[in-house]
Amino acid sequence: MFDLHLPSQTLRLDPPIVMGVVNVTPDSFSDGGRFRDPDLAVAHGLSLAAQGAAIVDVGGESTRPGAEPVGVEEELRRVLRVIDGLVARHIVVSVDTRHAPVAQRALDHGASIINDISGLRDPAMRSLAARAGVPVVIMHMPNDDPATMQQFARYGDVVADVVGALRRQIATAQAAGVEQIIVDPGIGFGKTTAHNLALIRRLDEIAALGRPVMVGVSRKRFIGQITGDDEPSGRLAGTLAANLAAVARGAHIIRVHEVAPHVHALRMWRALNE
Ligand code: HH2
Repeated sequence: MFDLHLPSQTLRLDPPIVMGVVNVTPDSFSDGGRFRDPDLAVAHGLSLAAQGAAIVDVGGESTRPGAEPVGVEEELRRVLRVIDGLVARHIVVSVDTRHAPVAQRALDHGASIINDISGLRDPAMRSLAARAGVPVVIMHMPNDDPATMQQFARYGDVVADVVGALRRQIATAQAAGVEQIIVDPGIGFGKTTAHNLALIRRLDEIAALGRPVMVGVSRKRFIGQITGDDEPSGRLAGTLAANLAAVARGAHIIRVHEVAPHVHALRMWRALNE
């Protein structure tokens, strides 16, 4: 059983918890532009928390394949007011960033988890995470740049390769003094549909790393490829099925855009598995 030790409280990961997504970006693939206004973004985060999200993940940079990077100042301008608004209401906030200066300021403003899609590649991010002592999500991505990641979707055995890469990243982070490490296979990050399916099907092999496991499948393109839903907002049913499969194979945290349906599905799943 895992607990996350946050500055203000301890979060139990059994039963699995839901992380709600707030993208304060003009260009995210499924909700880009909806929450550019910080007040709307805060209201959305509060609503996700009221629906049962244990964590609200705030991001100011889209990482969809081919997305343009944003500067640190712009990323800060997007996320800080939103973090302030949520922290003032005692919501547990994670900051979705690959940039150490953004993570640092977010922590200063009360965020209590770092969600780094580049897996603490930057030594500055590692030392900051070690100093702060907060939980960190190490996500797998085959290169260090979302703009070109799909060119790197080449693996021997994708699950073994991702487990190996995460194991190395855990060791590097631990050597820098990071203790609370959550692992994430990086669904859709430099992966084909077949790779994504294999990673969910064999998520138990990621769980065998002995760390809490997070997955982010919500509304992603591989779901549309299977269900035929071209619009990301129409991919809820496929997302629910994928998340329940992930939870059945050991996921502790599911990162989703639509919280209430997942909270209800998890309750039902739990009742059936007691
Ligand atoms: N996926 C996205 C963003 N951050 N973080 C983790 N740990 N795992 C994920 O799978 C993950 C993530 C992409 O989804 P979204 O935030 O909806 O889109 P965008 O990157 O276009 O803002």
